[in-house]
Amino acid sequence: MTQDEMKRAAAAEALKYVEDNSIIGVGTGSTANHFIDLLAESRIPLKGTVASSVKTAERLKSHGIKVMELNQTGPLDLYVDGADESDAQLNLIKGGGGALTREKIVAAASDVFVCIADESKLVEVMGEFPLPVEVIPMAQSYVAREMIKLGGTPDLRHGYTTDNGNIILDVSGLKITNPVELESKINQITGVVTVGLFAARPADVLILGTPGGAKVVK
Ligand code: ABF
Repeated sequence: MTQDEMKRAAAAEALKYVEDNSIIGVGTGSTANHFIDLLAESRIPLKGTVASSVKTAERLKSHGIKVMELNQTGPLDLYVDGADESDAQLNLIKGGGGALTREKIVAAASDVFVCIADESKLVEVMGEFPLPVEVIPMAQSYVAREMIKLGGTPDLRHGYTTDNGNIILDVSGLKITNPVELESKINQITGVVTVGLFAARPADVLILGTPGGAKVVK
């Protein structure tokens, strides 16, 4: 199986969590794209979806799937999205695609969060993938210095502005052994909008695509 086939296998397994006439959050990235395509093929009737990015909204609409604003929907029944890394407790690093703030909002508003990925995303200790942090532009240098104090090496994502008009610092060199504590510490730094650590609200289910097919990690 190729890596892409493993992503598709994970996405196919996630369809089992989609209930008829529910409202679901849909994420961004190559694995989420497989989910969108398979969701369309499945013809599961939905009340609607909430997209974690403009690209995802466009893909959903191109399949004729209804896209709604989160402020219209109330709580979401389910959120399906990919990740950049996961540990065995289903804490995640997300935001490699830059949509971490919207992704965190959708995750917070969802009853069940199903993360889909190929097996390479499961790691023992997170931090090999640089941790994305969305920052108000004026606070770039201040937040970068605070990241260094936490043991990280911040790198500005050059030429990139988030949907919210902010910058992203990608912080490498962190060994994330206590994700809940680190998420809380980074959230408290003035000028930080969102950190791409999903630990206070981790995934509820992790589905990994493996050469042997989809494997559900709980
Ligand atoms: C989003 O897409 C992000 O949080 C993460 O950065 C990325 C994962 O992409 P892929 O599925 O292409 O590996 O979910």
